[in-house]
Amino acid sequence: MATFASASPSAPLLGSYLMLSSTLSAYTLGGAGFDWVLIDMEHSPLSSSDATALVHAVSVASRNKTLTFVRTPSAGVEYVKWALDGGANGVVVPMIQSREQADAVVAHARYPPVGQRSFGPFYAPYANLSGDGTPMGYASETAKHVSVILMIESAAGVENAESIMSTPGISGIFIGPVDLRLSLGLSGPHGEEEVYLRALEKIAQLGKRLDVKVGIFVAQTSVMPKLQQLGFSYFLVGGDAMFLGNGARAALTAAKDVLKNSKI
Ligand code: 3PY
Ligand code: MG
Repeated sequence: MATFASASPSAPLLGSYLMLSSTLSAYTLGGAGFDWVLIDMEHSPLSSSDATALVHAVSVASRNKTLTFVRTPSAGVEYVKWALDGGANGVVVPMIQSREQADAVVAHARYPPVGQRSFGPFYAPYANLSGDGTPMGYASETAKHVSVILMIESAAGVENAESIMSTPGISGIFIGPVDLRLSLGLSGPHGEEEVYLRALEKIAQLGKRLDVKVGIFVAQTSVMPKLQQLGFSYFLVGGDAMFLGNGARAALTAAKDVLKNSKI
């Protein structure tokens, strides 16, 4: 199994997202060999029941080789609790802008003494094919390895990055480039503007100094080498709805090309 701790710029973890409420999509991406899958409750109307089923489907299809991270719609305790009690290997919490928000996420996600996560992981053991199958076994063993990933995707988040990234109990930072760029007065998912590059450099340097993994969504994979050089160690490269659209267009184009060249 890929571990989040193993992510490094020279061996980055590659992930894809799930937005469709389809266990077949989850089995398919779970079987495709990604290091991690992001189950996106933030920008698709997946319920916590959907997310739990998708976590289990990816875990089974990948034989626990693909890490399951649920992106919650907000930092609310209920979302963090349902995601982790469903057996996700981690949570990705959007739009963190202050140390107080970061502390609250860790409190929701980690059992005492680090945090205040409440006991009740009754679905979680079924996502771990090699655990002892009990909620207690999950809480005493598997839960220790849960990843707590905070999204920095605003000018305020960049401004407060050092205190956010110094929060005990976090595992990684994930940059939402589109929201970050919007907040900086820019558009699109990528660009070379100085204010944007300075923000990425700041987060990457803090990641190295504070030993926090730093990752980002990439709308085009050609930007990855430059980001690796900065210190980024995990990337989100696409997802189910996008793959379906790309595959559908490619199949249609290929079929039309064959017909165009057909002599009949
Ligand atoms: C963003 O670009 O804002 C994202 O959240 C990508 O996942
Ligand atoms: Mg975003």
